[in-house]
Amino acid sequence: MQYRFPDNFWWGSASSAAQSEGSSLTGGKTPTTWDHWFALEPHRFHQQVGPADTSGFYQHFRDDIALLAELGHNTFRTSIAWSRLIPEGRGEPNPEAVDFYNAMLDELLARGITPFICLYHFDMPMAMQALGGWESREVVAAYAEYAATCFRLFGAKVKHWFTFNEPIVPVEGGYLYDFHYPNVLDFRRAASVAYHTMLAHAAAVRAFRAMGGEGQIGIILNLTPSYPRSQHPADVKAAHLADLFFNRSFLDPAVRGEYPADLVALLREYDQLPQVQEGDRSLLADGRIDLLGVNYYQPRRVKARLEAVNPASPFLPEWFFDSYEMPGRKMNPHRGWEIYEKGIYDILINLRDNYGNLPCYISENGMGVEGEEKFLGDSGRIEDDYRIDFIRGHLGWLHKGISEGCQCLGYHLWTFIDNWSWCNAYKNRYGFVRLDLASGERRIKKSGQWFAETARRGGF
Ligand code: BGP
Repeated sequence: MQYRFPDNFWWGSASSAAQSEGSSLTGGKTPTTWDHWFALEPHRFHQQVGPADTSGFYQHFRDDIALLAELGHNTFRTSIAWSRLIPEGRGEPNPEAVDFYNAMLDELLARGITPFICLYHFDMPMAMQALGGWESREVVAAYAEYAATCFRLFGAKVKHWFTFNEPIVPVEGGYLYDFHYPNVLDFRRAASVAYHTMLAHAAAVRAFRAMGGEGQIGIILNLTPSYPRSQHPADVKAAHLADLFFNRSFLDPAVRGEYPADLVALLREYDQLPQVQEGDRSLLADGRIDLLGVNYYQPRRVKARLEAVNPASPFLPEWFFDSYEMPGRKMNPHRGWEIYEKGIYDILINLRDNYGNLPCYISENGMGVEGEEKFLGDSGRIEDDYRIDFIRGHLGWLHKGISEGCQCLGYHLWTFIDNWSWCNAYKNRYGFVRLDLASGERRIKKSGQWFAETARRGGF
C-alpha cells in the first residue's frame, strides 16, 4: 500500500440539513431564508428547484444511513436545522424535531458511525432574519440559546460539535456578492454580520464548556490558500490582503481568539469596522476551538491590481487585488473551480506552523459534475473515475502532511448523495451515491465502492 492512514482516521462524508432533509415546511419546521428567497425569486435557482425538493433525508434517513455503512464510513457530518428544532428561533423545542434528530443519531450510532453535528449550515430561520439576521445581537443571543438546547438534548450522543459551516459564505453571498438572501451589497454590514457570527460562535463554545459538554467543539472553515502570481512584492502583498479577508477573518478568531491586527487596521482606515461592545474581546477569547474542520475546494490566485479603484464603487476586498489565472491550471469546468491538490498540504502546514498544530480534519472536499448521466455504465452504475482520481490526489497530499507532523485526523467528501446545492440546485452532482431525481432511487457510484474499500483497508 502506498498510502496507509492511521488506524483511527475518520473516513466519511458531509451533508447538511437544508440540502438533504427536504420537508422544509412540514414536521413543525418554519421557513428559512432559502424557502423565503425561493418563493420570491425562483428563477435564481437552477431549473427553479427549491429547498423543499431535496433527497428526503427526513423520510429516508434509515436507508441512507445503511448506505453510509456500506460506504465504509466511521464518521458522518450533518447539521441540525434551527428552524426545525426551534421553529420560532427562540423558545421550546419542537417535539417532532427532537424525535427525528434522536432517531437519526441513534441510527448512526447503531451502525457504528460517529455523528459530527454542525449547528448552522447557511440556514437562517426567517423568524430570525426578520430581526435582522446576523446584523442583530438579539439573534446572536437566540443562537446561543439554540446551541445550548442542542447540547442539552443531544449531548449524550454527540461528541463532535461544530458551531458553523463556512461562516464567511453567508457574508459573501448575502452582503457582498449576491448569491444568498438578503442580496445586499454593503461591506460595513457584511463586516457586522461576520463579527456577530463569530460572537455567536464564541457564545456557543462558552455555553458548551459551562455545561460541562463532553467531547470537542469546533468550527468548519472553507480555507482558500492565497497564492501570489509572482514573488514581486506587490503580488505578495495582494495575496496577503486576500488571505486576511477570506481566511484569517475567521481562522484567527476561531483558533487564536482575536482578529489579525493588520485586518483591523485596514478596515479602520476605510471606516468599515463593525461596532464593538464591552465584553466582546473576552467572549471571542473564550471561543477558541478544540477541533477545526477544513473545507477545501480550490486555491485563490491573486496579483496586484492593474487599475486604480473607482472610489465611487462599493468597498470590496477586490479593491486590493485582482484574481489571477495561472497558465496551465487544472480546472473542474462544471463548477469553474481550479483543482489544486497540493493546496490541502499547504493548508495543513500553515496550521502546523502558525496555528499551534491544532487537531483538524478535512471536513469537505469534492467535485461537482454536471451531466453525470453520461458516465452511466452498462450495469447502471456511474463510472466516476475522475472523482476517484480527485480524491486520491488530495489524499496523497494529506498523507504527506500527516507524515510531516500535521494533526489531520480525517477526510470527509462532499457529499454522501447527490444533493440540492443552493442556487445550483441539482446542476452539479457531488455524491458517492447517485440519486435518480425522477424515481428517488439510490445507487452507489464507482467512487463510493472505491472509497468503501479504501476506508476498510485504511489506505490505498
Ligand atoms: C460548500 C458548502 C456545501 C456545498 C459545497 C459545494 O461551500 O458547505 O453546502 O454546497 O460547498 O458547493 P456548491 O454547492 O456551491 O457547488
